Amino acid sequence: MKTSTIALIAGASLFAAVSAFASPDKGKDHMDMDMDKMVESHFAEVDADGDGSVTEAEFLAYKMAKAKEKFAKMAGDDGVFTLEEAKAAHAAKMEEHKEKMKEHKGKMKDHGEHEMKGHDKE
Ligand SMILES: [Ca+2]
Repeated sequence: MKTSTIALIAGASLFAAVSAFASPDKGKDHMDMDMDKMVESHFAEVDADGDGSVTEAEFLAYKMAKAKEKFAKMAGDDGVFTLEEAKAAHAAKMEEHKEKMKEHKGKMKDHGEHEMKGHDKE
């Protein structure tokens, strides 16, 4: 129970991070409505074996996979990233979030997929 609470909080804070890029008075009702769905699908993503609870191992594995993914994205071909690459990655992420929030509004009705899925691609 404790670990799944952590995951829910992680999901919620992730949502907060994403919604921070959204204008505060646009689509607010949508946001509230979609919150449960986002947390649920994020939770499902972390709950690797799908037993309805997230163990510390599952949580760490998830975080590790995300961190590796992020590292690979930032480092590119040479296997290391510089301060410049870190800055570029951050800037790209800000843009990506802006785009996603725009997209998100259009897709709101029928999308069951968590928007994190989009980060899995190269
Ligand atoms: Ca599990």
